[in-house]
Amino acid sequence: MLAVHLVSFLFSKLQEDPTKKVDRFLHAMRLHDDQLRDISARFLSEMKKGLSAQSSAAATVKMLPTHVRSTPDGSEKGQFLTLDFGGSVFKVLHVKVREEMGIRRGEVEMEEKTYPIPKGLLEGKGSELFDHVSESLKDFLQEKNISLEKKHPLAFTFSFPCEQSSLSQGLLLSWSKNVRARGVLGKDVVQALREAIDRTGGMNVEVLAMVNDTVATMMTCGFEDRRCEVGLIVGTGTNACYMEELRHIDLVEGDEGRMCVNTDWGAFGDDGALKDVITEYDREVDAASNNAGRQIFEKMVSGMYLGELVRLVVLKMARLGLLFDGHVSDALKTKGKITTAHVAAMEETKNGLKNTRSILMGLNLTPSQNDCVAVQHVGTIVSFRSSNLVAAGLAAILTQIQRNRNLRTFRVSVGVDGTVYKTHPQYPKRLHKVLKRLLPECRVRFILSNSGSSKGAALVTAVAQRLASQKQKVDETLSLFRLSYQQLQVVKARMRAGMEAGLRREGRSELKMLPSFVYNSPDGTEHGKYLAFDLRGTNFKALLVNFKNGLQKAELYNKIYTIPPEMMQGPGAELFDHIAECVSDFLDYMGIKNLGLPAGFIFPFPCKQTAIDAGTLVCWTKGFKTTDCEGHDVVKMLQEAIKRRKEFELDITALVNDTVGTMMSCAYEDPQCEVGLIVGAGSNVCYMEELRNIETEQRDGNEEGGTDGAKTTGVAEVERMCINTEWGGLGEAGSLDDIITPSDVEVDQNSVNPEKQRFEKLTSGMYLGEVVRHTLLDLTRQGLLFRGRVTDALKTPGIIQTKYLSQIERDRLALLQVRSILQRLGLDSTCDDSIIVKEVCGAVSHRAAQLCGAGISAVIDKIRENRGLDHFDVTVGVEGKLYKLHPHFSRVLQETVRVLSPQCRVTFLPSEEGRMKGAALITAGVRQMKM
Ligand code: 0WK
Ligand code: BGC
Ligand code: BGC
Repeated sequence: MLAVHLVSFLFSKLQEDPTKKVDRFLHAMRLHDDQLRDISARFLSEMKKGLSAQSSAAATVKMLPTHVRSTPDGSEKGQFLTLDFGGSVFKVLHVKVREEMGIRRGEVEMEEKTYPIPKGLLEGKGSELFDHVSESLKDFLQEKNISLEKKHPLAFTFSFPCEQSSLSQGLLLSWSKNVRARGVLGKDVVQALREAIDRTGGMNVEVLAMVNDTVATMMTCGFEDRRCEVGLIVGTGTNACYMEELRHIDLVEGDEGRMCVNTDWGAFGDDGALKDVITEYDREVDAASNNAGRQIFEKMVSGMYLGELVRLVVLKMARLGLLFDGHVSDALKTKGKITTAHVAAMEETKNGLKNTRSILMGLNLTPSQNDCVAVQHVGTIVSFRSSNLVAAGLAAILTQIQRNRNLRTFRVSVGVDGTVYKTHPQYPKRLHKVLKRLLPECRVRFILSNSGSSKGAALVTAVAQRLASQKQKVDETLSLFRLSYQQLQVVKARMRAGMEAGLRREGRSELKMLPSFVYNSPDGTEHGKYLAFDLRGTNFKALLVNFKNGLQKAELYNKIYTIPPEMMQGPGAELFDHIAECVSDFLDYMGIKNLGLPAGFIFPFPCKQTAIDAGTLVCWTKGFKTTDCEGHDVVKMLQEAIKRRKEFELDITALVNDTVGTMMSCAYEDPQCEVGLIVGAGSNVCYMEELRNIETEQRDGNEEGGTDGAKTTGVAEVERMCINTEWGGLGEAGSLDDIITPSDVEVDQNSVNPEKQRFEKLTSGMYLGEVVRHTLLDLTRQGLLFRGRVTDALKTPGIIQTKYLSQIERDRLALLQVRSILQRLGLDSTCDDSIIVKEVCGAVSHRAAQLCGAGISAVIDKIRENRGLDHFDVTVGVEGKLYKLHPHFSRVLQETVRVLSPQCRVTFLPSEEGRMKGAALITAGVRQMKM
């Protein structure tokens, strides 16, 4: 009875679908999606380890920076020689990118020749291997009649893990696949090739770039699809690269842009990370390999090993009597007898089984139909696992890109090459399907590289050449904005000269040096209620301050009104009527209309004051062009506007420049504050000057000439007065012509006050955006930006507001954000474009900060010398969006002052809306006869 059961069990077993038998036998190789997701997560954390400076040394997945920073943008052209070394065949190629007319626009023409490499050389002396490569190159040049004299740029595709510090250098970290040449590890393979080419002699070749085959493949496919940002090789070896954000690559300087990273994922698992999925066959393959313990992932995936894995599985099954009735041939026991090409043949849809039979018979086996089905299925499981593992690795890379871009769904293209992917009939489909399951929200297009990776290698060189020449031209343009220490010293000296001239002879200096009739800083005894009104360009602000022995305890009430833009160009009366209406509304709003409170009127424009409460507008600045105001007393104009309302009176006690207001409010906190700086829409500075140096007759309010420098105010002897320098005018007579750039000329010529306020137009928020825009226009016209396309957006004045400079220059701002800012402005940009835009913004704002630093240095050294001091501690009260909001402006300004005024120790005190409090303090001081 038992015998009957056993026979029927065995028969049923034999009758069973042989694939089921194999499935059971190889269940360890059949990885389900959860396992793949887990492997993918492990791989992603290994990637992070490889990218971070702390852990990269220990990481198995080396994440090697390739110094390829950009994918092709369509402008590459030239003739290149390429060497394609490291795949299954060694090729020499001549690549013409968009060269002669014959080539259809955008096309690439290639001539190639494959040169076999004797096995001995792959395991012999490295120098001999490179000599073989170089001699093959010479043979190619001769055979293709390519000039041996003419200089040829060469790109070297070298498909082994190399540590690169630049595109044209690469230290070999380890050999892989079937190469084991001696004396090359740790050496610069580009140098080794150059030396071999010199040894061969008789050819003029310049090795410009060395790339990994994955990188070259990505570039090759990127030529036709700009979304191609991943390169994949499943060939003799396996590997992948992708475009990573530079800020994530610790081993490379800079945060801007992206760089292609060669993951060299073949080594994944070398630290045991895959020990739970490695099978005994993998261990056998590894043990028998020439680099045991290394390239574990590669040995589970790539063409060099798949055939061997199948052989070992079939061998074991045969030994266990599960195949060929337990018959084992010597051939089956021989390493390498089943190749990956065999496995591919076995899996051919139509002839798979037939191929399997003839392959097995080729191994002196007599397989049954079931044996063939079983062996074919072994091949399927082994290659299926390979495609699954590649999908897991790819899923990790795509997840990293997705996170870099902060996208939920996204589209990307993957450039692929390698005999396994190309020749194994089922491989691509399986890989795509599994990847779709692992990463459903990502739309992946696989692009097969039909012409090998050399087109890509040539493009890398062409892109490198393009980037290098672009960088050089952009640097040339931006060098005009980079001021040397000597140039800043000169600007300082000219600022000083302008100050001296302004103080001496009125009107002949670029700097107006306008007396403010403010002699003292506040002393903290100010008390009572005061008003302050501030015409701030696009808005008007009203303030009521109630000083209660100390500003800290002062009550402040303010209200902001807008100034309709048309009033900046309209009749003066309308503007002042509007101001009077705002004042009226504020007094109503505060219920103080009939209190007749004294007011300070901040008028941030150059006013020639004859007294604390009287001053004529010398000229408008900052885009104002209101008529019938210049040459008129602005206090009177406001009084008249108020009179026209016939409803209240306003006692304008003080007319104050915004720099003076700022200085006063900061002096309240820090008595050492004797300089007021504004770097906002406009830029200007005031400071406390010795009365003796102020020769203009107005200095003490009466027409006849000056006295002995001292002046008596209501109470005390004073020696100094605050001077509003109006440094914005520096350069009006040409003193800055040697640093003014063509962009500055454009900005000035297109401003409402050409030839005026030249220094202001180099330093203030109203103009920096325009300087950037004109510089971008210039670079675009040179074809260095936006693919040379001058769009209407770029031609639109004012489209790049200075606030964008602050945003764009924010450190660690991903370039994507720069691109989105540019996108919002209707400027479609590439990553490279964004890098250049950020550089231009940086150069323009850096210069502005340096120039302001040179100006401040001139002012504080004048005060120091005024007082005959070797050392001078001073505080500068500062206000203005550019100083406060720009990420680097204040630091660069302070650094410049420190270098140009080593005998001064300067504290920069940012003032929170201090200018109006300052005006109220001055008003209080005047009222309390202290001014
Ligand atoms: C063809 C490329 C070459 C790369 C090879 C990889 O031109 O750079 O190394 O694919 O595939 P394999 O030849 O190793 O199968
Ligand atoms: C190498 C990689 C190469 C890959 C494909 C691997 O063995 O380590 O650098 O990209 O093979 O050729
Ligand atoms: C004006 C100055 C003012 C500065 C800052 C310049 O345009 O001429 O008076 O201080 O802007 O607002």
